[in-house]
Amino acid sequence: MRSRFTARQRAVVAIIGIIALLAAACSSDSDDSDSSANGSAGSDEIIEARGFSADDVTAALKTYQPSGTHDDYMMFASGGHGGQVLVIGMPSMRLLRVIGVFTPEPWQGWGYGEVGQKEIFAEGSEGLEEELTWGDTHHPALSETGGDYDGEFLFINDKANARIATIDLRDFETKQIVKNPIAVNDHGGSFVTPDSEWVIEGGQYGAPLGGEYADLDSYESDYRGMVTVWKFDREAGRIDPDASFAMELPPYWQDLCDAGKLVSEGWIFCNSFNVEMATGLDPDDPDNTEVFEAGASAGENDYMHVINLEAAAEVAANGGTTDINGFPVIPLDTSIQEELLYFLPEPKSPHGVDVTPGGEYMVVSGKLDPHVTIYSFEKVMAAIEAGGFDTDEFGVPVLAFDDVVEAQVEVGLGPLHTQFDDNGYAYTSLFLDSAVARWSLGGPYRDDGWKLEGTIEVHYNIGHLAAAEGDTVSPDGGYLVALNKWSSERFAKVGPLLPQNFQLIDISEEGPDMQLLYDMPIGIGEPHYAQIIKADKLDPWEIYPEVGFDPGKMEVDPDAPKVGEEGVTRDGNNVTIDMTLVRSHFTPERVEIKEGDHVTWNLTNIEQSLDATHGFSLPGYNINLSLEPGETATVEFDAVDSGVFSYYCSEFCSALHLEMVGYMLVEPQDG
Ligand code: CUK
Ligand code: CUA
Repeated sequence: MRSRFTARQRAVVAIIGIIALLAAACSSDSDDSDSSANGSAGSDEIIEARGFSADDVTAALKTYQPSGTHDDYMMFASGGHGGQVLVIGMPSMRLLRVIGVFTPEPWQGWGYGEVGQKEIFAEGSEGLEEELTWGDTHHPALSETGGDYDGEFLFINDKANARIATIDLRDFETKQIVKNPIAVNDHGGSFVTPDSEWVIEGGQYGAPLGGEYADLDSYESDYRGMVTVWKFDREAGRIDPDASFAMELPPYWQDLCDAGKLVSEGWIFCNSFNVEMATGLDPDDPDNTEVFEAGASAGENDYMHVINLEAAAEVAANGGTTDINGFPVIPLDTSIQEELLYFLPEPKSPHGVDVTPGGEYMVVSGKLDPHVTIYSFEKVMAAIEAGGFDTDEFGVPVLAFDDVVEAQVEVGLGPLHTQFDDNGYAYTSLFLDSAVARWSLGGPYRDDGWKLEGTIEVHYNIGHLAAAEGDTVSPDGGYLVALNKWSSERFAKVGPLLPQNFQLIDISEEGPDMQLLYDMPIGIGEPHYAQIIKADKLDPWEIYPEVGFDPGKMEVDPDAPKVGEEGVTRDGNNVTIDMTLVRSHFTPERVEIKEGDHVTWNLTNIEQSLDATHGFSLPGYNINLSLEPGETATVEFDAVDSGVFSYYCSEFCSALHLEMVGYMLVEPQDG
């Protein structure tokens, strides 16, 4: 219902009316005909002509970003199985960039022949027969300092293939993809510790660690779960696999993880489902009639994994690991002996786990339970201290639910993920209700804590939600984005595959009310999580700092082609081309080689002007680069096809862009 105007909305409409009157008065000497189409003079007519409600008008005013002005926030959203990261300005919800990560992306020249990029893709496929050219991105993690986003790096996981990518936010480009050597897929990644010392990657579907074969009949003995903690070397801007380690876990399906912060810093929390260890419908076994969706949620409880990361890192550093595929893994028995791992019972089939801004509580939602369950870190520590636990069948201590739970709040059906604001509220997505619940945190946050404040409908089937800086130690509040899986009838029809729907919500007012501001269809993937950072924390380069800069190494390449040193040189059948690019020509414009030559083609865009990007598109050889101002790159290939190939610039860079072309002549061997 959009009919009831609040006092605030009436005021806004009145103000608009006054502005319209003033504008009309100022322009009264001009002719009166088309004011509604052209200027501010006719805003009340526009409102009427377009049938806007008061809510529509306030929503428009809150989200409109005048041409040439910049958004206050930037949202980094996973691109789901599109394999990329989406960068969106907020509150305008304008898509600003799609960062190529696990999937080649031709506009950025990402993955179309550049040698350094080939190495990144190869590292991301280490140990596999087939090179991977897609990923299922779920959880982006901005690097943090002291628990706050610092705007320097972004990590994102590939659920499908158990990988983590590192993106440098100086140029918004992917620098590294690490393949988890012991896991097939992941899910509890990526999450960073408060100073980004570690990047957490929790597992998902149990499997023998290291990729060995084992029959599903031996699930309990041979299948395992895992969590991997990757060491991040901030100086190098890369994850350091040699300083990283993993922990063997029972073959429950670990799901989301989160890092402790402030009072809980040094610990990590991962929930899990399928503690039942269901193995799927077995066509050969008439007794096994349980499909996964029944078998994996048959029991009343699953387990949150409480992991002492600091102690685990010490155990790993002191050699308390075994080697799986050359990767150090702390065996489950060691974790139990060294008191690194505890379980907390969770309501059945939990999904999210989110640590409150101060680190005091862990919030878990059960997909099949209408409550959020809030655990107290202090109580967990006290229960561990007190000792005397039960264990699960693998010997892992299970703390008693009543000893560690702080509160439960009934929020609605299908609760999944939780975010926080600056008013002491938490926001939980309700998948089945297609709504967001706002509820109050207790303890140090609010006196009226642990109760539902209100809900707002979203459209539809919300998965994650993201609030402005909503998972840091100091959330900003103000805005929340619902990341909805279904859009149903909300947009013009585009065939049976519908876009997903991001909805911007104003959460700035306390109390039960929240306002839906904007729908943003996403037609390029199924996004999962997103993080929203204050835009002024980002300080990306506008051009590469020096001509001849190699984004792969993030430094100047002394061998990058320079003006006056361009040319084609031959050594046997190895041909090297040194080329510069500037508006509007390639130097050289003619490259004459022979069929069978091995070609190394070095290119430098010598421009230092903002936005003066050139493309390098070589037909027939699947080569396509985007060279930003100052950038150098190298492609290598064998000239297997003879003929005439006109390489050209694919960025419309100048009035004479069409003339930015050259010929590669490949003379046939016996011609
Ligand atoms: S999961 Cu997507 S809706 Cu991978 Cu975080 Cu919950
Ligand atoms: Cu350079 Cu078009």
